[in-house]
Formats: sequence, structure tokens, C-alpha cells
Amino acid sequence: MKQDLLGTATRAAAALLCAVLILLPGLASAELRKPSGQVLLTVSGKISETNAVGEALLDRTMLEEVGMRTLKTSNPFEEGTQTYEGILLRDLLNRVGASGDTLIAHALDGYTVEIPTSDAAKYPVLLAMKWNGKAMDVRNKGPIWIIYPIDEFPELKTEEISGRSIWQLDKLLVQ
Ligand SMILES: Nc1nc2c(c(=O)[nH]1)N[C@H]1C(S)=C(S)[C@@H](COP(=O)(O)O)O[C@H]1N2
Ligand SMILES: [Mo]
Repeated sequence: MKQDLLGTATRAAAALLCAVLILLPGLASAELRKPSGQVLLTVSGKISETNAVGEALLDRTMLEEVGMRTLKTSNPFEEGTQTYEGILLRDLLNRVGASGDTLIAHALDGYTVEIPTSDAAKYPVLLAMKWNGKAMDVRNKGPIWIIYPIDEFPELKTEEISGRSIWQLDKLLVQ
């Protein structure tokens, strides 16, 4: 009986040690440098890469380093095809080691919307930072506007997706 208890305690301790050893490399590789410019986007929640307590703070250069892409698409607000440059939501989520399945997106104007991370996996959703070659400022829906490829994927021409097309994005919470 006593020995059983001892065995259980030993196994529990061993399991705990294993868990710590498995998790440690993950913590050690959380190498995201501190931003040197103005922070444009803060990602928090279920992420493994941080440069502040529980948060990934990203300036323009750090965002661009995720990998700039171009997306040409129409949108409900402008006439004709527009050219947007920015980073893929999918690449950003990879960069910060996101593991949740829902994003709570927040904008400078206080607007918030839920975005399923499956959107990022299924579609090349863009965090647009440039519009027709120019950086977007806050007055012009910048600095970051989530743009869905609605021309290439007509199933995205819905009210729900319009609602997820959040401009002046400043925070993402991964849940
Ligand atoms: N920052 C921000 N993004 C936003 C919104 C908003 O109010 N603020 N409105 C959303 C909604 S509900 C829709 S339908 C689309 C288009 O909004 P609009 O028709 O008012 O231009 O943008 C989305 N993105
Ligand atoms: Mo809307």
C-alpha cells in the first residue's frame, strides 16, 4: 500500500519533469526581438513567441520581415481593382506560434470582430499595410487593414466576411 503510494508519487514527479523538459526548449526559442519602431500590432493570447509579458509587439519592419505579398482585388469601398501589399495572416500566426482557433481582432476605433483561424489556413487573407504602393495612414484605414481575396474566392462575398475586413487593426487576441 505504502509502496503503491510511493510509486504513484515517483511517476507523477517523473511526468512533471518530462513536461518541464519538453516545454523548456519551446520557451527558450521564444526569440522575437524587441520592436525598435512604433508598435503597429500587438498579438497576445495563445502564442509561443513573445517579446513582452505574454505579448508579441510588432513594428513595421518586424511585420514586413514576416514576408510581403501583393493582393489585387476589388473591395466594397473603392471602384475597380486595388493593389494591396502586406503579410499573410497565416504567416503572422506562424511567426508568433499561435495555437488557438479564434482571433479577437481589435481596431483603433474600438471596433472588434471574431475571426476563425481557419480563414487564415483556407485563404490567403492579407494584413494589408500598403494600398496602391503607399503606406496607409490611420486616416486612410491604416496602418493595417485585413483584406480577404474576394475576387479569387467568390464565396467570401458575404456580410460576415465584410465584417471581418477590419481596418485600423491594432490588436489580435488568439483564443
Ligand atoms: N475598424 C473598423 N473596421 C470595420 C468596421 C468598423 O466599424 N471599424 N466595420 C466592419 C463592417 S461591419 C463592415 S460591413 C465592413 C464595411 O463597413 P462599411 O460598410 O461601414 O464601410 O467593414 C468592417 N470593418
Ligand atoms: Mo457590416
